[in-house]
Amino acid sequence: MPEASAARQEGGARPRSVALVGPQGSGKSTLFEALLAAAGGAARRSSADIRSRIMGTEIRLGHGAYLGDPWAVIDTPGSVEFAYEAACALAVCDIAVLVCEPSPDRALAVAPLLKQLEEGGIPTIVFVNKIDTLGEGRIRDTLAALQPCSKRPLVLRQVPIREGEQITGYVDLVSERAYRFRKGQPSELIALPAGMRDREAEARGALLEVLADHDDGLLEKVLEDAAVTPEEVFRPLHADIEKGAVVEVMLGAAEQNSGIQRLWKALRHDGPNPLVTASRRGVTPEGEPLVQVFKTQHTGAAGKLSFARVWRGPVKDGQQMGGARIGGITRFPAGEATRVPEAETGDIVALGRLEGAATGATLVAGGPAPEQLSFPQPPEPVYALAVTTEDRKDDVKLSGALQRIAEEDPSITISYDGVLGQTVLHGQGDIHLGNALQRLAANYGLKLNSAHPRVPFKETIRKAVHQHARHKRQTGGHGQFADVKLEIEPRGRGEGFLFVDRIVGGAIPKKFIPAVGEAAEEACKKGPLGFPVVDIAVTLVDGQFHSVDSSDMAFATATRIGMQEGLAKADPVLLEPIDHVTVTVPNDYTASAQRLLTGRRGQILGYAEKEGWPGWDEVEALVPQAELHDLIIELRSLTMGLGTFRRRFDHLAEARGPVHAAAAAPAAR
Ligand SMILES: Nc1nc2c(ncn2[C@@H]2O[C@H](COP(=O)(O)OP(=O)(O)O)[C@@H](O)[C@H]2O)c(=O)[nH]1
Ligand SMILES: [Mg+2]
Repeated sequence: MPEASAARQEGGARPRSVALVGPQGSGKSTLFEALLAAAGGAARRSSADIRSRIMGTEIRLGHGAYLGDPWAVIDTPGSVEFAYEAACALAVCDIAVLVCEPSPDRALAVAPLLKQLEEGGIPTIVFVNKIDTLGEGRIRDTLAALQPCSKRPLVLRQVPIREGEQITGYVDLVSERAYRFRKGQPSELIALPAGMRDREAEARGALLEVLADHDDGLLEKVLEDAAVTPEEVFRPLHADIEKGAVVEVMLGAAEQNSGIQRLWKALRHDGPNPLVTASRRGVTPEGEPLVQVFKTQHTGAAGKLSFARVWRGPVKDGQQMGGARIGGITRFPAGEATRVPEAETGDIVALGRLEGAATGATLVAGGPAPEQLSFPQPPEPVYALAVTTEDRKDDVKLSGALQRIAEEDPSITISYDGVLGQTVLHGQGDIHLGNALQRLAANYGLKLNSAHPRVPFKETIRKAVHQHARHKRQTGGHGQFADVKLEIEPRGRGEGFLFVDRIVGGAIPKKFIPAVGEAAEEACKKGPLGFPVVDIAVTLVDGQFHSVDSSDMAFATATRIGMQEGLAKADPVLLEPIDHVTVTVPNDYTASAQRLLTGRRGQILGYAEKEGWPGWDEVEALVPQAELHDLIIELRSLTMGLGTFRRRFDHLAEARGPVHAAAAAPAAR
């Protein structure tokens, strides 16, 4: 195992990391600042920080030390559109704090995250923030609303103390000590209020019962109703959190600095050692230094920054990492960037100028990584925008800039559709892509127009036709001559294009026939309705040639003429792409989701409870692609931001009526 670096004092704890996740507005950024302030200094905020805090589009990293233990704190965006940022942070942290609000009505908003943490096996503390807003509500109701979203038992660690309608403190159920909040200061120890004994005993009993499930010693005591010491609770609690077997629920008010010390102590006590996390992620302790990049940023002055977790240290500035030389290691004490010479096992730092390193990459000192550690896949896109430059001279700059944007945020993908001639950004919603466009403008000076992407309509024919075409030109000496007889017929949906040669007796010499086939296929690129023609068979049945004047080119021209005239007579029809769509919503919204889909010409196939997600449904439907552009926006506004969908192309369907106009209209600006 690599020796402990000088950064850590002999015998001192290794650096650990905590990621703050939770719905937008639950108070993650406020908690981030409160935690850092309690861990060695106020997090000073630059104006850029304030901006990113309000928008909450990117992670923020801060370092501090609590009671001598070094910690990295990662603030993450809460918006579903930026959820991949949070997922990446969760892949590298030792423990997660899920920040939520006390109102049981908000529990649904937390469900997807609780699930994600459970599936990732990530040690978790739930911090019920804004406890000052609980009023007469009961924390048990909050817990009861959250529990169905998690297979892991949620155990309440504190119960609130009330004076009238105000929550003025809490009782810690492990130590059985009572504390009174003091605004902006650590809470003060008080005597357990007399009226609280029963409630405290009941809540403590529930905690012990869960912990006793995995601890025989404790189980015996609980069954015998014997006195249990705090130490006898701490041990199984730590073990269960570390294993991810239970989720500890704490409470406080980040804005009032209430419950912050208690949360730090829980993190310090229950947060796994980084070597335990490494082993959970499949990293062995022996071997070359190894890091994993979880965020990539292109900064103007400092070049490329790769935020990385050091799974195996030490890592030194200037050292080779994954084939490039580290150009600077940055930590963020109290949120301020500071260069350091090295980072050790457990550290989360920004590494400079690792040009080839992508988000998610595992890098090893001195050579290629023997294997890549697992990393979350970006979510599938649910929203897209076609972009064009205002000034065509910027087109070259655009492709480079788009590449960087996609590198910084793998939940954005770029595609270029040659048929429709459009560059399309795919992402997680209008705010997400709007943010990308803003960054393209601010960081690359690119003025862009954006529009709904055009839908890839196709066309086909409904009638078989026989078409004769002749190309003949006499210009001075060498002329051009070709004559073809084509049968053009419809094929079944999805069967594609087929060319058949039925020439007999050398009516057309073999050498010209490929030119006919290619020209017939080429003619399908744009049919009489202006769209690519699919699912037809073209059979060359007869023809004529001239021994001097015939050529590939002449046969191609004759075929093109024949196809143009033939397709127009063959009863052409527009084909509209239809997607198979699966909408996921809390079941309160199932009916409105179905109405939304039918309102968009969707055909509902059915719905069922989402597997492993009690209280959530999946609705399946066939929906025209032309109706999907802003589906996510309406779906989210119908479902408090909770609904989502995935889609895949299903089939092409004949389209009539108003769709014709939609297909023919140029993309809206
Ligand atoms: N009442 C109350 N409001 C809070 C508390 N913590 C944060 N807030 C407020 O909640 C809002 C959202 O906070 P913020 O930290 O930006 O949330 P984030 O989106 O999760 O990062 C802000 O207006 C905060 O002032 C708290 O403990 N009590
Ligand atoms: Mg925030």
